[in-house]
Amino acid sequence: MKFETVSVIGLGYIGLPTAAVLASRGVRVLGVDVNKRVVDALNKGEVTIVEPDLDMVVQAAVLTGKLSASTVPQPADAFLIAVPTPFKDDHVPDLSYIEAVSKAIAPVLKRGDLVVLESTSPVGATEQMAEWMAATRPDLTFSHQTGNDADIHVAHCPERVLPGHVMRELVENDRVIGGLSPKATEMAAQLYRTFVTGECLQTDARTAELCKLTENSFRDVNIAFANELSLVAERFGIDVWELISLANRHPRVNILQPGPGVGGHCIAVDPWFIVHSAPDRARLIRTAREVNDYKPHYVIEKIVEAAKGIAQPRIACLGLAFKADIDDLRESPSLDIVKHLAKMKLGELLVVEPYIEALPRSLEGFDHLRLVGVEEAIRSADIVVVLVNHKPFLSIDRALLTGRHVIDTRGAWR
Ligand code: SAJ
Repeated sequence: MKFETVSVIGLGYIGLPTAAVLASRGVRVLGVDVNKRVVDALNKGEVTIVEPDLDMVVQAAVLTGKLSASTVPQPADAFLIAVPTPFKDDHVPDLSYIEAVSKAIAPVLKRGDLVVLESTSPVGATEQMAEWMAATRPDLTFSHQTGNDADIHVAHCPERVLPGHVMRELVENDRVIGGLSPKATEMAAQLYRTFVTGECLQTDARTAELCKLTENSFRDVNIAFANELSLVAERFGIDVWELISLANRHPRVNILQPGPGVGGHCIAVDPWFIVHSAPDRARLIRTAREVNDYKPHYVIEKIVEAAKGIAQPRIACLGLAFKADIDDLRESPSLDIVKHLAKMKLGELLVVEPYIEALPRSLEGFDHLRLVGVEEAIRSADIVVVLVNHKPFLSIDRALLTGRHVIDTRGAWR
């Protein structure tokens, strides 16, 4: 089967790079997004997110006519769905974006098409997506109904790229591909082989779903271990970064790094999908989430403690992004900490975030809070808090820190 036209639904952090890479391999790609601003930008060859090298690839693909965008789905040989899967209150997975897309693409499906869900999803979501499409198109059969003989082949292939390294990882990482039928798996593998140099590992949809959740839970549990160690080490006046680097010299120990909490739209979210579906069994995974979610509160307590006794303290908060050297503020513990401090009116807040030009809306309207450069912030501050280890922070002149109370949540200056 040859995929001449592929439609990528959802032009965000995963969909847009995937669309661009596919188009750069000569496939005709139609990107679809409900956000007209994103669609208009893409049609002009512009990108709406910061990701190294993405702009070049997008621009070239749009210029050659291989990549274009629309707000309305159109017929294609394959559909890759990369929409958000957040959770609702009580950590219940929210599949409403997948449901909306299923209903939106169903009318343009034709016999022989492939539909691949890339969004990180709870176990069973791919089958649920197929059911939504089938309900809209009773004239077609789908993989979950008639297996290899289906008209529409449905598979899951979770994205696994690391923000900041997306363009390389999209091509080089192995992919886990699980269809609702062996034929769907094989077809999806064939599609991914057009741009993936890593291996395309074949399984079933449910295993692929749990595999992605497992990867991110593994990381969350390991970061929780590091965060817990940071609390324990502090109790004894021990430098946790030295402790970890020494322990990591053991040939079979590899501890991750503590920080102000775990952010992003993946690691802080996906483990809950496991906990929600198997609450009585996923005890360690739940506890890890709780340990990591507690860390921002702990950082706030430390700042409040440091501010005691200083009249009108000036607090420099370095970094808002959820991790180093990206502009992504989604689910960022650093942003949460700054928001909390702003509401507490603890003192003047000098916020530094080199990767954004204006404060996010959630920090607007506080008259005791300003976005400033790193040197200005440190020079004016009584308390300096490192929330993100962005490269521009690592090289600052340490003499600037003399006489200031430093709370380095990332071990950036040790
Ligand atoms: N963090 C620490 N200590 C560490 C590593 C990370 O505190 O040692 C924090 C970061 O500061 C950040 C959060 O964890 O707040 C998550 O960052 P990350 O770099 O671990 O992961 P993400 O969310 O950028 O990307 C993850 C990746 N998953 C794994 O590494 C298993 C990526 O491969 C996935 O594609 C992505 O989630 C996703 O989209 O699911």
